[in-house]
Amino acid sequence: MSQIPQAVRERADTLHQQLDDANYQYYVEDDPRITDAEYDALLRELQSLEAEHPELKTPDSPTQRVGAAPAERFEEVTHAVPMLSLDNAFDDAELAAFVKRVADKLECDGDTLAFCCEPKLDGLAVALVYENGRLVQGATRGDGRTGEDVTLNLRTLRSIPLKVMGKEYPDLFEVRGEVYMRHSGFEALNARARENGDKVFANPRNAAAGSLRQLDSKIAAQRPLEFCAYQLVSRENKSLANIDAPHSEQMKWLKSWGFRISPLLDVVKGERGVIDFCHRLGEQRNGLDYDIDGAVIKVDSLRDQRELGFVSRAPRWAIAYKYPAQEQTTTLNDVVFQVGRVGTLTPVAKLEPVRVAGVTVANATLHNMDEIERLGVRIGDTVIVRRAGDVIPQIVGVVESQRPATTRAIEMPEHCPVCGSQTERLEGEVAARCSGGLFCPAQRKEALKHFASRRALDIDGLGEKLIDLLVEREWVKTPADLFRLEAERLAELPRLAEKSANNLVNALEAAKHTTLARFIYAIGIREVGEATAASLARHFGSLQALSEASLEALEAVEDVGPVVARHIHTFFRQPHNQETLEDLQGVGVTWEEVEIAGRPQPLAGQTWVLTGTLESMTRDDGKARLQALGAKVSGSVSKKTAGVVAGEAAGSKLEKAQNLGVEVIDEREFLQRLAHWESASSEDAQPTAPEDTP
Ligand code: I6G
Repeated sequence: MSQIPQAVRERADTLHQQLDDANYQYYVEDDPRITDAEYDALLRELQSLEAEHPELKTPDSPTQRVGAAPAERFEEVTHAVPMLSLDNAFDDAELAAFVKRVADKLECDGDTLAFCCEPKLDGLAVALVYENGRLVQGATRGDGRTGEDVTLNLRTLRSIPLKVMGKEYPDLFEVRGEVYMRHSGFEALNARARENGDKVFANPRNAAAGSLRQLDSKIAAQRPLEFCAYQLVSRENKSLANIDAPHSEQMKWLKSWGFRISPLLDVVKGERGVIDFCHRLGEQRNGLDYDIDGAVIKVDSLRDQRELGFVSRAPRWAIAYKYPAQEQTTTLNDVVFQVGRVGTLTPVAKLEPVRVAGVTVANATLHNMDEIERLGVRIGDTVIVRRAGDVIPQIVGVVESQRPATTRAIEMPEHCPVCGSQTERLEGEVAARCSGGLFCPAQRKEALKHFASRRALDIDGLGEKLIDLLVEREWVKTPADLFRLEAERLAELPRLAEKSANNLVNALEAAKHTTLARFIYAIGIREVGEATAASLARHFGSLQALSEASLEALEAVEDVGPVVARHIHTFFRQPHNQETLEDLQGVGVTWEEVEIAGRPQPLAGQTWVLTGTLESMTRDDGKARLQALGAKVSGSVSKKTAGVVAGEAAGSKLEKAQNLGVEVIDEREFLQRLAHWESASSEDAQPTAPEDTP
């Protein structure tokens, strides 16, 4: 030990501390201070110091999270304090009955009783044992009495401290919580698995379970698992944890020791407080980056918890409020193929109608033939349907044990079900396409729906049914035909009275005056969404410049990679697209050119966050306008955030901004400021020609 130079030892200590701090900022505070690349550089430096001086390699070093040699099996662990389950409540009345039961037993006024409430994460419960501040064991819940020793896997989670922070902690204690996977981590894991031809997981919970039960902890180390603590369990009589501090206070201790606790945890009073919490969380549920299946409500006072005690295998002082299940099983009756805007054939499952998360589901997407193959699904199978929030219902699995003898394979049609053209599957693409182009009425309809949609030309009164009718009667073949429609003729259509026909013609007239960004989005270039369209408009400043841009010039635009660049390049080199664009300008569609150089950027250097629903614009529109003013727009709030725009039903980001003292403005204020910033930006602008056009 003594041969290690003092400077090296100090550097290793500093690196160790910096890496622990980075983990704390990222996982506990939700406030990353260094980038992943910076974290990796610090870790590599520590690894190389430890390789030179192995004595520096302590068991709690951040380098020790990479996994160990594979185990043959997991040892059994008997929980010193059994891991119980919770009783459930499924509606407000059952929550009210819980509060009443508790108040009656404690002989107190239920309205003044404090409850600690938090989300119930849809993961796996684990128990972590700490001795003298060091993690010594981590086990799954198992049957509640005995679980499996998964310490080696749990040690790889950066949200689990290997050594707790601070000095004030009991010599021996246990922390219980949930191991889970965020949607973002899950999607990335499955994308990687798909690329490598590996097994993909049906949902984040399965992925978390499969990863935690990996015998090779080096594999577990590569899985995006996280831990969130929900209970401190005292394992020692004279410990801090035995002081009768309320549960919510003990959760704060856990946070100060380096454990993540739910940022949505709240202490409320009485039946009203509990019910309101559950409803509020229910509204936030779909906006979270992780699955929850309910809320857990606990009597906050430990003294009261002791008095209430347990009934059979559940505490009397806690209850789990369950939201409707997001998965159900049903029969796959048939598969039909829908033709999209650019001819993509999407298989759509026709299901025996089933209620999922409060809604009857009869259709679900199957994405593409690769997905069908991956699922191994056949017509007639019993399938697992998942519906989460606004997401289109999906088939996430097949119950093979219930497969009847009469199932049929799902086959890609050789001809487009709408226009009869040959279907084709291009090399390297997972989707098959109809080769009919705009000859195919389905593609024409979808292209027009996109063109008229709110984020594109926003043609008021031109709904999907009306577009279907206009295409079927062959009154409209191209977007420009829309602007040639006359009120008298439109009034002939069923359900379109004279007044609506006039309104539609007026709306079409108004829609002719648009912005370059909206126009680029509206013309439906493959993979050019609203944000990319805004970047292109800002970058090139005119349709002319964009249409002439080389592949290299396109790839220089923020958000544009080689694939999107190629789609844009190809689009503008198709004679029929050029004709359509000329035709649109010929019928009077106009926009203001964007001045791209010399424009002052009043928000340069600032980072803004948009959260909740905006009434007057989409979030992407808001984002594009902020970016045009020089701001960076981020998806998460940190101390460095300049401001947060909070729309309707803003959730945890709003709460976080308030906690961090970051400025929060509502939509009205946002619109006023945008007007002010945009006028400041254009008043001083130096009209200059685009510099980066080829
Ligand atoms: O399974 C659980 C999930 C979350 C829990 C729990 C919890 O608190 C947020 N709390 C207890 C006390 C138990 N199970 C037994």
